[in-house]
Amino acid sequence: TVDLLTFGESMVSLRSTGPLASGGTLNMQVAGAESNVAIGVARLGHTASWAGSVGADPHGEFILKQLRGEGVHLHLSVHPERSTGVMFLEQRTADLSRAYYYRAGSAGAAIARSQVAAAMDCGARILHLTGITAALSAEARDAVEYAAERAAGDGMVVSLDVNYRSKLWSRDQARSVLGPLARHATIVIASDDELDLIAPPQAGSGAAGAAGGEAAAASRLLEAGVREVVVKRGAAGAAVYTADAVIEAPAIAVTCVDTVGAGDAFTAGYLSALLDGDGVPARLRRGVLAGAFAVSTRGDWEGLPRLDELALLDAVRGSTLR
Ligand code: KDG
Repeated sequence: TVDLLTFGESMVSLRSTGPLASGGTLNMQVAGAESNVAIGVARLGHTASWAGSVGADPHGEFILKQLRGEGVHLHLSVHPERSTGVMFLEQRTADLSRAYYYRAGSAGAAIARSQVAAAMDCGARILHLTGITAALSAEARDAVEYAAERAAGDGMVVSLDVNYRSKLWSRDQARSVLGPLARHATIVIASDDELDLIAPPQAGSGAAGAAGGEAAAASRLLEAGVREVVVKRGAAGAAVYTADAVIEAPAIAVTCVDTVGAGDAFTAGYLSALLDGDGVPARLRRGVLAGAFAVSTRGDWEGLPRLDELALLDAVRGSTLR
């Protein structure tokens, strides 16, 4: 049994430091929301497994080496015909990046129920799912639905991060898949602008589930059986709604150099504290702390903290520790 199991597509990310149309040097890194969370949880002292598929190419080998190097356990398939997915991350301006995917028909999109079932047979305390995986292909969506239902039936903690990606599916498509999935979730994680994709619609309001605002959407999710609704508010911090309380935490003030991966860092922090037996306020604090590490370092996951680094941001900024 591992502490956390997750699955999805990891890609090679080619990152620019300027407009792509002007060319220049690209840096090759590993991306993937689910593997970001697995790495974050592993760095914070827990065991994490990632299931996924890569191509029989150097790109796939690179991903596997990086994940293994971070101590993530792998339930892997290497697709004989399909390529590993690629994305370009263009830093268009100092504080605005754009993602371009080359992942349609990729090896990662071929992840299927049988592979996920085998990973689940090994046991896990938390199953972490994201809406990205459900958007990849019919097989991947089936694998997510299967895993959510099975884990809920087995009494596992099911964490579901909406992670809406408009380049993969429309808001209506996402809503029709994620709404039913939320029934199996213990913890729903969403940005404030994603709540309407997962909350049950307000009676008589048509499709817009978030009608009535964040608190109303959260309370409809709680009524539907979700135990914790975690709302990421970016630079404004985060909040957790439970049946008993609303707990809020401001973001930690740091110099922001790269926001990509911040949500996954938050999730890794939150879930690692849950695994440590911490209550909601401490989970939330760990989440915003991990998010602060992510935004103040470049890369999706490279800057995520290890356990013994969590207090680092308490140090006087601009100082060198020696
Ligand atoms: O959360 C960060 C992700 O956006 C990045 O790692 C790539 O998984 C990714 C995706 O599908 O956008």
